[in-house]
Amino acid sequence: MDLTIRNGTLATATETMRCDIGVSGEKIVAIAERLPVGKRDIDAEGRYVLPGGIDSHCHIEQLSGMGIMSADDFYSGTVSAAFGGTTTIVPFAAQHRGTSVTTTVADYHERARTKAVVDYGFHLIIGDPTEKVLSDELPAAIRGGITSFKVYMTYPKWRLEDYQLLEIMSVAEREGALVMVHAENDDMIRWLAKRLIERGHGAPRFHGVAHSPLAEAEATNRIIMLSRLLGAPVLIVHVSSPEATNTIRAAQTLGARIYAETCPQYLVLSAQDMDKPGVEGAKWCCSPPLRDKAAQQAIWSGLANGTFQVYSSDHAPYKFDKTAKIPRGGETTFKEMANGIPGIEMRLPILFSEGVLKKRLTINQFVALGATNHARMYGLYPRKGTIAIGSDADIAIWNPEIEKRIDYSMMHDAVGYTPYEGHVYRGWPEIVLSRGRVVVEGKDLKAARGSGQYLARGVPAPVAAGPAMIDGPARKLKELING
Ligand code: DUC
Ligand code: ZN
Ligand code: ZN
Repeated sequence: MDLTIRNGTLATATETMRCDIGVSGEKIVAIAERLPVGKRDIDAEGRYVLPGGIDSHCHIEQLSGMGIMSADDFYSGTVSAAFGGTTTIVPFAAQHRGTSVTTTVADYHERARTKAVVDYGFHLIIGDPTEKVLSDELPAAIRGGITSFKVYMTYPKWRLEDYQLLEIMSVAEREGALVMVHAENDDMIRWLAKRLIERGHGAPRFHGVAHSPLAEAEATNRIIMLSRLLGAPVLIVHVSSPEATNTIRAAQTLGARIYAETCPQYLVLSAQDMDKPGVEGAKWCCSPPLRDKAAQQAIWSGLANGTFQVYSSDHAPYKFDKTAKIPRGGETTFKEMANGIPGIEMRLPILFSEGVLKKRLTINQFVALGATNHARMYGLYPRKGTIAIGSDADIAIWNPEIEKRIDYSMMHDAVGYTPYEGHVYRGWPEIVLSRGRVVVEGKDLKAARGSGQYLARGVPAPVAAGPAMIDGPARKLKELING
């Protein structure tokens, strides 16, 4: 064997056991109580040996809906991911109006190919669902391994009508792709924002007022109804509020094919963070916005009780300067600020520290939420997301004893600040492997630029499909309209 990891505690989404792991080439080839020492041997005594994380929501080298370029390219973004224990990312290829999907996808392949240090796939943001896109380009994207699409219910340049959402959901369902939804009611937000700004309330904290939890809940409810109408699965991304969480939970209880994601910022940051002098609070402006302490509790409960299948960073790295967060310096209003906060490196350490060590989640839930469920939901399982014979040797060796006080100099992204400055988290990855290669060892990066590979993904296999209670009527309707 090329590599053995011995004496550690292996945890998967379902099991925890003391055992050794053998790696040959890029694959895991042995899991046993005792293995002989390989060409390289890692002593993992006192450590957890976990599947490398999968971050299925991050914005890397991407132009936002407001036309702003993210600070991280595929090099800094994947290096930062690797230092946080993540060995696979699925960022977005973003189609803007007037651009074809084919051109968009080719463009993003080119951006990533020579820079990524860990493996990557793409979701497609659909900004312009023309007839040609629906009939030819989406099926072609799926054949090329892009088996999930993100759609927006807000932002002037990306917002889609319900009719367009139905068209996309119907194609996705027919072709075996998953639709991810940014669920916020655009009109409610625009209406509130206009009035707030007219009355001089442009400071960052008013971003949280304009993006009311009711706007999130309304859009969440609406997309659920569209999904139920078609019997088509949707995954609601970056859920932030108790209102939306409860709506999702109720739909799942009915048996609707509704899946959901949340992110670290909704667990440990709050609206208070936006409330800083001047425009400083822009560093904490993301959409949906940070909420209050009660919302944090609701999101933790949703992680523990299975409402959320996946936990992603929504790493949306924008510099705190004129290019992104504060285009008009101190005069910038919340409407003009790039929406999003960085967190690709902090995602798993936050969940480990605040979830596992504080006993809100088991280590197996941590693995499921941070890796395995992403692989299943997005068509990468069992190659990625687990430790099993035949899987890629993507492994993060975690030391539960290491404690760090966060300061930006520790981060490997290109953003220039971290919203978690001064926070203290315990439990960090020490050694990270991607396809059998050590990519991170302590403070050292071992991976070469461009050594990450593109992952053509298969058909998504959702992890928590409920009983088919409302599938029946949807099936009947489908028979009627299809044939
Ligand atoms: N949506 C995202 O998914 N990320 C950043 C900002 C946004 O609106
Ligand atoms: Zn979004
Ligand atoms: Zn996002």
